[in-house]
Amino acid sequence: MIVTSPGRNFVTLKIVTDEGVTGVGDATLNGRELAVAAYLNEHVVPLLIGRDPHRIEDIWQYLYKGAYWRRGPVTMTAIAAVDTALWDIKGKVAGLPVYQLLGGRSREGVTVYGHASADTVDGVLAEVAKYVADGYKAVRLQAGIPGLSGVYGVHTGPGVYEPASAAVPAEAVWSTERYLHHVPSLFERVRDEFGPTLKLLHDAHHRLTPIEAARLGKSLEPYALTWLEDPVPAELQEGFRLIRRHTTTPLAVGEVFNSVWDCQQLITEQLVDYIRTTVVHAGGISALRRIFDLAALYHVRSGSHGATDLSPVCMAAALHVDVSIPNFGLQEYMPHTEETDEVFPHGYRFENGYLHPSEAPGLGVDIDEELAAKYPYRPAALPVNRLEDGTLHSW
Ligand code: EZ4
Ligand code: CO
Repeated sequence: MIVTSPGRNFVTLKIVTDEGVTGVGDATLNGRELAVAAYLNEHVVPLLIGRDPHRIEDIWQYLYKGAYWRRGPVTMTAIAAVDTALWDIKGKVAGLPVYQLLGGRSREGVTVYGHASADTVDGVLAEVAKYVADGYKAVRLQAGIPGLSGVYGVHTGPGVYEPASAAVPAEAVWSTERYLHHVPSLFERVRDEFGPTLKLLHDAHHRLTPIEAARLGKSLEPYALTWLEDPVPAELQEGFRLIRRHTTTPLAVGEVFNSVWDCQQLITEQLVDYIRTTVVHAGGISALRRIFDLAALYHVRSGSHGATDLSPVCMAAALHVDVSIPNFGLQEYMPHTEETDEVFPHGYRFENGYLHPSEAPGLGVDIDEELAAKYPYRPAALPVNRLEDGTLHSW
């Protein structure tokens, strides 16, 4: 178990077999890192000693059913770390990159989307131009809202966007009225300037009610989004029926989900178009593949979360899944800081709008433990959000 903070906090599980083969798995849960570290140290690692590392499915079931207390982000992130590390080991023993064990390539590269954000619409336009020049085929747009400061997803200065800051959460102020009024003008400008083929996305970050989301979806229809993400908090899966009845804007959801049960109704009722669960938070490569297989039956494609709080170990694992499944949609990609990349040497690479998994046996990613030790853990929580009258709202 390695906890390190090269620019931000990461938890990494490293498994070493009795034959000396090592595997790594991401166990990072942003703002709740040490809960997963303790879960692994106290309740999982002791159970792994002496077990056959090749029995990935059996170990997964053992940790899932064996805990009695099923699901939840802490448990599922811990299971994900074990599962990911075991796939890494299996690949290394087989001498194959993990995507070959998952059935081989279904595409030449993994289409990713970048994050264009700025306080002003002009600023976002300039950002989009940079992404297009770098070859990106898809861009997520987030802009500052007149009258609000510290809006989700908007860079506050140069460098990597990072919402987790102090040990005690920062507080932002939110107004749905101001937001709904402003967002369509952003998309109108970008569509006008960049034409019809660039894929455009937007993240509402769980802030709306179904009827508000329906209105936003409708108002964005002229700009043909690839997806509107997390329009509402998704505990109430049937709430998406209402959004769906009113708009043809495609919907994406799932970055906070931790099992197939969180998305079952959304998928089987065809209430969403993209499912955004990840390797690290949804139980690992084995569990993610099951979710995507279910999704494929219902015309739902993958769109895995890939913000910087998911470590390069998660990104490496995600790319093996992305390149192999038949119903891949898009992969989120926010490059990590240089310090992070140095602590996690990896073989995946970006080229002309696509990411390519490493061809090395296993996942093709490692952790430099000596370097990791130079970056001690620093408590950092995600912000909270309040309405203008002080009411606590989803962030
Ligand atoms: O706010 O990963 O689509 N991406 C996102 C992220 C989340 C962070 C929370 O840790 O919504 O930026
Ligand atoms: Co999101």
